[in-house]
Amino acid sequence: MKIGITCYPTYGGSGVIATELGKELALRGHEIHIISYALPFKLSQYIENIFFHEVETSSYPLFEFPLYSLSLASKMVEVAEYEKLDLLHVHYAIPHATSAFLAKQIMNGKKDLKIVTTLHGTDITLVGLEPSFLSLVKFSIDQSDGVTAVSRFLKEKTITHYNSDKDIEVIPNFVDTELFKPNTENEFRKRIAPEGEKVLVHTSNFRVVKRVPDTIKIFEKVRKIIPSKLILVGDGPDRSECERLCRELDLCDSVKFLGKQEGLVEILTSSDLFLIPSQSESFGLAALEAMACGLPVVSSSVGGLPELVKHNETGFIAEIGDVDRMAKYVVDLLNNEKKYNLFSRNSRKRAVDKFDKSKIVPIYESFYDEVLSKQEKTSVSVD
Ligand code: GMT
Repeated sequence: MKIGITCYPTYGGSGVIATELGKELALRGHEIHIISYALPFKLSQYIENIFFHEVETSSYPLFEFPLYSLSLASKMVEVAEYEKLDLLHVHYAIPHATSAFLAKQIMNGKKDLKIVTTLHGTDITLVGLEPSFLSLVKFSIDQSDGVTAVSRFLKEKTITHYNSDKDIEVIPNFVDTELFKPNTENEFRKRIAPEGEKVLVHTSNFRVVKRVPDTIKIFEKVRKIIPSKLILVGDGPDRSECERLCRELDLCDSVKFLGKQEGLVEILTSSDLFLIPSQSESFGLAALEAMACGLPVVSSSVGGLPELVKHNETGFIAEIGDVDRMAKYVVDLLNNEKKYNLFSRNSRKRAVDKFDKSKIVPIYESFYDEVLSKQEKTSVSVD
């Protein structure tokens, strides 16, 4: 198949999933055309069968704001026509699904370009609900030829919030469990916890919905009982507030802000437990990557997290903001070696059995086939 993929190229789960999906599909012999405003950060080296098409926005003085959605639609048309795409798979509804709809309309008559939209999270639960976007998002979802959501939670939210009767397929996030796997022999752990301390870790884009300050508050309570360190990976709007909180709580020696990092596997495999106390989380790819490395997860009970984290099996789940309970769970687990080892094995097993790329990528392929066969059936009946 010749597949166009549009995503946000910056740090963030939807861009990671879109790019990793593209890489896997390319390995399976499909021709992949990535259309975005920058090269996705996970696409740092040449891969056969993957082509990148950069969207440039016009800087004409009359345009006070860049017309990205329109430039994207034009680029989609250009790539679809000249590369003879079979379908366009867009990740994150705003504005990608809308630009794709426009591209499809422009191409009407020349080729029935099929649009698959994957809903990832705040495109549905936050931004899309803003009154100025709601009808646009609903329209773009309804007009897609196929829609997937990364969790049952997100599917249900889409149906209720947007009053959509679209048939939405749940295709969860996936991870490469050959890459993300336990490894106790690494140097980073010795540097970060030289006295044999326990290591807690959190990775995110430090947006308010991630509640990173809660991560720090949980750690503060744990550290009073268990000698430990906290590693924070990533960057974003809440980072300064988190650094201020660490100064206020006198935690600067124990909390390491690493910023954006490429070597996530080494960091995760140097850690004991992953914290994700989010206010909103449609799936929690970061937690899945940690589980694949054998880390139990302590999370909030929101969104799709309970579909990933099995309470009292691969970790623990508590109400949003209940930092006391989350800290208690962490202490219980880190103080009980037998239980910890069991949870660690369970986490790894769940990631391998349910969410490995080899299990999920073929589901996308079948979904594409289904969407394309609808096209064939339609054109047969029209002819
Ligand atoms: O929806 C977002 O906030 C952005 C998006 C991203 O690009 O990181 O994150 C979402 O998509 C990920 C990949 O499907 C999910 O694992 C995250 O849970 C989800 N984030 C939220 O729902 C807050």
